[in-house]
Amino acid sequence: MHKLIITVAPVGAEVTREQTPHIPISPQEIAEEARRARDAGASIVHVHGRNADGTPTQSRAVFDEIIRLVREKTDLIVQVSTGGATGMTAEERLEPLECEPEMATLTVGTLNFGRDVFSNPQDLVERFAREIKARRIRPEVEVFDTGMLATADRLVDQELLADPVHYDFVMGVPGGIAATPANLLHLAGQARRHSSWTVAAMGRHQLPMANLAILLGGHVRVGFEDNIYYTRGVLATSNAQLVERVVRLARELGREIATPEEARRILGVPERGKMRG
Ligand code: KMH
Ligand code: ZN
Repeated sequence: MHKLIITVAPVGAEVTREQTPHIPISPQEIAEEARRARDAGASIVHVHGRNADGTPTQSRAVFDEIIRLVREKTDLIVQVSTGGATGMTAEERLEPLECEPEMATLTVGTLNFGRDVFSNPQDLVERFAREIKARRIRPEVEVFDTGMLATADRLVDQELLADPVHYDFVMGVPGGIAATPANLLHLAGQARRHSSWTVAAMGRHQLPMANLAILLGGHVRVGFEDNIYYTRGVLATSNAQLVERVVRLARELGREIATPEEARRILGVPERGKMRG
């Protein structure tokens, strides 16, 4: 079994300061939170941007600043969101691809997202896949429900996505697949041969799904984007606290933790500075 790759998703687009005072907002806060998560054992940072007032943004200027600071402080793999927030235009969502990230998310279908709609019609999915491929950025295929696996297969057939595919199984979003062990087994069982996957489960589901992923040979995403609690009713005080727990659990279960350099090798992410060669 490969070493465990831990992704930290420190901010996301939806969580507010009213929900948790611990969420990082400014590029400095996000980069500092990423550094603490790296020290705790994370090897990828999944980046969303926020304006000074806390609202979500995909602005190139904000992402440039976050990425500059993250790279100054850490050797983390930088993965930008192309999902952004519901309601954003495709053009807005694509802006972070200009910031030379090593990885980018690629959501492969539309779903209800709470009371909103996370809109990813086929034309948009193909366009995003083309833009990611053209820049030689390693895609992480965001799978919010079972049917999206078949869409990823079609993208491979269209040569818009290449094997080995790396998925993120996003579980427990209201409107997406429920975060149950049976569903995770099903997703992992339907994944392409030689693929890899991580799991990002919402709220109280984060911990059990992380445990199951460690056992199954998958990888794990934690962080305030998906879950702000440490235990029932008790807020986590940092993203690093959530990473530290996964590290402890993995070690108890006999799974070693990948450094960013090891994660680059496992996922086939080109070394920084060699992206455009
Ligand atoms: N905020 C969600 C609407 C991604 O980062 O690519 C989309 C999302 C997925 O978070
Ligand atoms: Zn995200």
